Amino acid sequence: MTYTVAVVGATGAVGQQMIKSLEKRNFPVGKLIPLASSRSAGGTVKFQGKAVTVLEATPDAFEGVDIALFSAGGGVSKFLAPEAVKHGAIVIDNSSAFRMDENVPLVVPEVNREALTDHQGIIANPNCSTIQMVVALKPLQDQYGLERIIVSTYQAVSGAGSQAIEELRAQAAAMLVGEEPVSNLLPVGKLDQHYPIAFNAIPQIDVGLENGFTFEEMKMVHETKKILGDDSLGITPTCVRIPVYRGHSESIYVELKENYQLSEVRSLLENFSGIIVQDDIEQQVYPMPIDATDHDEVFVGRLRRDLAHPKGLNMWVVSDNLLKGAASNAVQIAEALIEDHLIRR
Ligand code: A2P
Ligand code: 11C
Repeated sequence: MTYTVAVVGATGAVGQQMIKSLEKRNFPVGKLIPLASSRSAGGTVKFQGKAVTVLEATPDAFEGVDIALFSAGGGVSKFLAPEAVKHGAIVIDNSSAFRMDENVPLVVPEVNREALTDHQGIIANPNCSTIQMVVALKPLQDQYGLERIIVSTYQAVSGAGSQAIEELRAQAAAMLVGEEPVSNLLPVGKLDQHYPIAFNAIPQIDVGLENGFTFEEMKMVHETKKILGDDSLGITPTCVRIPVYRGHSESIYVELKENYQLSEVRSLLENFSGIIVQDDIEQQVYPMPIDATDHDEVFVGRLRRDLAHPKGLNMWVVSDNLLKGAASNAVQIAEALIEDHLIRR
């Protein structure tokens, strides 16, 4: 059996990877419908060696679509996802528009696949920085319980879309020949103040909130609690943009509820689906974004006991934000829906 799959935002940084993930993972696509704004309509994207014409994303474009993968921003999702559902499609939405809606499952298949059972047409794909953290935490939650997390992120520019990738490239090229970098986008396009990301680190991702945290940081708090099903979990995030194209890195300090052996933690992580452990500081083995790029897994290393807290554990977690953090997690959700007979035509 094959499915008609629409990708909304097909020309964007994540949309392009969604199309590649469908292809790489041999998803049973009968027909691909790439959708974007009117600006890109009429252009083409490559799928299975063929050029497929991009159409404008309108409500009628979802006629006959079984599965719609959305990654064109929250505004587009809010307007078009309900339209897609009305036309009979199941939506897997990569924006933050519906993530905290109690009728919308927020899913990382290795972690909370069972939440798909109750879907009502829209399924939310979590934020990239949340996904890789919950994958690394899940085997520890199952074995020991989680008390509290302190996480600092080192996030790639591709999280902010294709224009941010270009901004880093142009700024780096300018600065290497002694020119002033031009900054129009980061940290947040719609705010007045912009800073160069080349040769810099910016401790702001998304808008600042009244509590002093940023929206990106609060997404990590709320989404992690929802996915792990634990409202009492303490989470303190600091999200930082760094001049890397692809691959988010996270330094995670976690206090467990029970005592643990480091060797057992390593083995739990090694045996968890979707995790690759790279952990040998003496041999200089640890995860890095440059190696994680183009891979679907979450890479974990620098495992070490905390020096002060007996139940404290430190780890370094890296994953490709465009793949496990977005596109491949969305395609995995679609695979799980098929396997669990949850596609209702
Ligand atoms: P377009 O290329 O036509 O602007 P990125 O996150 O890399 O910036 O990509 C954003 C994606 O969302 C692009 O594919 C972009 O299409 C798409 N997009 C932006 N605005 C709309 C819209 N109003 N309707 C449909 N797609 C949109
Ligand atoms: C970033 N995490 O790296 C953001 C991008 O809610 O899906 C993803 C935003 C989201 O900039």
